[in-house]
Amino acid sequence: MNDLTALEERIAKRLDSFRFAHTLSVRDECLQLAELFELSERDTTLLAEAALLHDSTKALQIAEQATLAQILGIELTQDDLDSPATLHAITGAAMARVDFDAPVAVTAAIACHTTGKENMTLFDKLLFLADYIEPTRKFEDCIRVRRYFYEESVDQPLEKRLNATLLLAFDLTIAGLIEEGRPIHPQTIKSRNFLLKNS
Ligand code: DGI
Ligand code: FE
Ligand code: FE
Repeated sequence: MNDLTALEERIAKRLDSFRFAHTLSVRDECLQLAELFELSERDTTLLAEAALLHDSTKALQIAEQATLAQILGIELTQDDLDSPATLHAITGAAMARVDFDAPVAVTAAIACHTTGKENMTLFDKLLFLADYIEPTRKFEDCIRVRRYFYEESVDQPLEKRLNATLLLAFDLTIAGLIEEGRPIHPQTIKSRNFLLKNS
């Protein structure tokens, strides 16, 4: 497990100030969610580690992402390449493993932080949600999902509330991509359908 202060310093060197501020805000949101979901101290630290590492390759261009993936031995699919905004999750997960020796729980959560996946763990879901609703996000969809989670859904049991919030997030992401004429990664659709069926 990485020491969080040392990790924060290392990650600061890789990100511009905007992305670093977002990263710290995801970390803080994760800590708040960890408390709400009563995570153990160890899982809380791991979730903060995942937050600090989740966007570490976000600044790279598509060609650089592809090269990095090749160096790290990851095969990108055509679907990945068609949705380039999703590549940093795949390369970020590999980077967390190779450069930061992160454990599987951390790399797995980073790998699905953009598209989600079927049958996400609580750990995966908390990183995904924190990334979507951290308070520096001003995008309308983010504000709506934050309001749903912290205000409109509070009467529901916690797990149900989390799943319903994620479903809303996927719905809004998919609708936004359609509106902008961008491709939807099949993984995003699978994540949405899985939540629809299982919550
Ligand atoms: O990296 P962040 O900006 O913090 O957040 P993120 O990793 O959730 O990435 C958000 C971006 O990814 C946003 O531009 C929408 C895009 N995205 C999410 N799902 C898909 C997608 N883009 C495509 N083309 N297809 C998807 O399924
Ligand atoms: Fe991201
Ligand atoms: Fe992010």
